[in-house]
Amino acid sequence: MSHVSELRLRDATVEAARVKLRSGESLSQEDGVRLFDAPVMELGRLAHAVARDRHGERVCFTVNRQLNPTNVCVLACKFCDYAKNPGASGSYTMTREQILEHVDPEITEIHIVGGLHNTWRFDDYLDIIRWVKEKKPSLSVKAYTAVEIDFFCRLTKKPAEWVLGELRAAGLDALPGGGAEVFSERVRRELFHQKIGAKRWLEIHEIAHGMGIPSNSTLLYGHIETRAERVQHMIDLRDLERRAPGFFAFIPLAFQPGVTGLVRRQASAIEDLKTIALSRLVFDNVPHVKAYWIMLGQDTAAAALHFGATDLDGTIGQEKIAHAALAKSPVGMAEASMVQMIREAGKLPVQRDALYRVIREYPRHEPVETPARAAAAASA
Ligand code: V47
Ligand code: SF4
Repeated sequence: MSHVSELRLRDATVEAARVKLRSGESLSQEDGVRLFDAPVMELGRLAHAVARDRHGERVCFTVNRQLNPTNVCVLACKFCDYAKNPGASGSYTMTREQILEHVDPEITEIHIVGGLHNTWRFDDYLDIIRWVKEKKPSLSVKAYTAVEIDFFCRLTKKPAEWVLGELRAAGLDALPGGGAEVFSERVRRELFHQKIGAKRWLEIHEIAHGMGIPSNSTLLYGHIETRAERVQHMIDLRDLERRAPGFFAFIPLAFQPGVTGLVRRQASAIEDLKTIALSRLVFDNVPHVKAYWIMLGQDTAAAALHFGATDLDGTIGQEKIAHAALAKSPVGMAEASMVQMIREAGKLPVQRDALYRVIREYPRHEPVETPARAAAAASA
């Protein structure tokens, strides 16, 4: 018997969603919008049951580093506190040495994302992958969003297939999910009119999946978008995963208002948890929903493990994008703290790489060190 089959719910809207999902039917946009108004704990129970049917009690994370090689960007999205125009104060471009400092010996994944630099050529972006791979060949490289891929197409005047082929030859393993924002033309015109929209983002990920390059997907929520637009975004991704499977994870990114002036404060923890649960219920064919603790904060991310999330990203190191927008979370987390956070939520920690291959499974509890065990280990 599955957890979804066994679940007994009190709320009629959530129960109707459970019946649909149990019979293999996907939720519609109307279902999703209605569910946002349902009792949050009931939503969480259903999303948690769906997650447990897929992954049991396992929650994965990576020991990774985020590398943001430059914040110089030729665009100026209204929600972005990270990017600086060329020559502006506070702009930076890392040297090869600074980039290589990010390749710590213990990491297994590097996540590379940055601005659309005004003077860099495609080769400069390829070099970054080549350098990190040269320093640590076993490293999985998750690099460059669809926005950057489209920029490389324009720089080289070549199609996305060619650009992705060159990146793969340099050592790229997977694409991150950034740059999707919200698949709503209304929001795009208002907040990021210079940047690619839904059609091109989805096209690039479809091409990558077709070439065997897996990827992630994101949603930026908590600014001017509506709940209906959030749900439609999840449905568009679900449709792409049906046509061209290849997503590992969906990451709802909680907008950090910083000094953008777009909204006064970040979405509430309740809204975060509802969005995580809805992601699990609506985007029903994505393997993992990721609770990105850098933007959610550690407490909400831990709670999200009972609302459908089964992935915590990773230890991350020096994150810059959310912290430029004044995120309050620490800039990185130690592996031991991540394991403890998962255990405290009653879950089983699993360390993975960027391709979701298992590196290490941790027991539910740390074995207690007794004098007899220590003596036995010493004499072994
Ligand atoms: O595309 C920019 C977003 C994204 C803000 O694939 C902001 O595993 C919140 O995509 N508040 C980049 N978000 C980060 C990203 C990501 C993060 C973690 C894991 C993965 C993955 C991908 O950050 C951008 C944009 O949507 N962003 N500014 C802000 N103030
Ligand atoms: Fe540039 Fe990306 Fe920031 Fe937009 S969100 S300004 S493309 S770095």
